[in-house]
Amino acid sequence: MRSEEGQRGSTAAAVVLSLMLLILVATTVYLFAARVYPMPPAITRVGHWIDRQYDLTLWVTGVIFVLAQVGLAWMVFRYRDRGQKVHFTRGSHVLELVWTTATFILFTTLGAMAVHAWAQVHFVSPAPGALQVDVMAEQFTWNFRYPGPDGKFAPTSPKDYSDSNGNPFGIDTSSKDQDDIVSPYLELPVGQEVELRLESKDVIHDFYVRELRIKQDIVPGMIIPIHFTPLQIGTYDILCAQLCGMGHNRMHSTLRVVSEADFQKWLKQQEAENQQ
Ligand SMILES: [Cu+2]
Repeated sequence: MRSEEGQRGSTAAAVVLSLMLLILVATTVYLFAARVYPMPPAITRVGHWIDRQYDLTLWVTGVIFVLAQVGLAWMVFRYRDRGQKVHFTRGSHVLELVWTTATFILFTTLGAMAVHAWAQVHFVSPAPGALQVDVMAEQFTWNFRYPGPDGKFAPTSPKDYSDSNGNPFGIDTSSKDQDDIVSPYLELPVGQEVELRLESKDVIHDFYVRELRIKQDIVPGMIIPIHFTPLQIGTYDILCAQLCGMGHNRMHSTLRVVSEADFQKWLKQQEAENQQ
């Protein structure tokens, strides 16, 4: 509303708007500071790096957020309509340059600091001895394939896909190599590097384990490798993080990180079941 010369605008409106901004800032800061929705602890080294990077980014952007919003609240109150003449300004080139440059430096620095963690995940190959497991995603289940006692994966072909015959990977039934282990959950030994090769049969799915800090899309027609070393024995949820159809919410499996001895025992059990 325009105020006529000499007439004052409403102080109440300015005060209410400023207070609303302050309450919004306080609520937001509280939600983060009190860790109302905490992530479960990371179980990989890279996971801890990602957490540190996330915390750092959150601190930097959080401080700027609070300063900017409190500053805005103060401006709304300080420059409320008190009947004064409107004062026209064209802004300041110097200030524009300063905050654009500052933002550029800040974000490129944060990005550069994250390069190490990013490179470890995407540019560094797993060590030669890493355990290999194939992951097959489909509407709406997960399956995991281990090479079996011979250490080699059997050849596969899409024409051999058969969920009803327990052959979700389409292992070539005419091949001599029939010792691959297929499991509906992912069993891994603690402290050993693992390479997962992610495949999808139908639509885009997403391999998401919060404790690994890994969320990787799985695209039909591609084999996408990811690698990590789980450092904590435990049971963790494997979720699909892409809305992949009506049963998406049921697309769930389990990652079990166990001791090396338990892992060997589990492998033996699976092999025995295979032979039956
Ligand atoms: Cu899915």
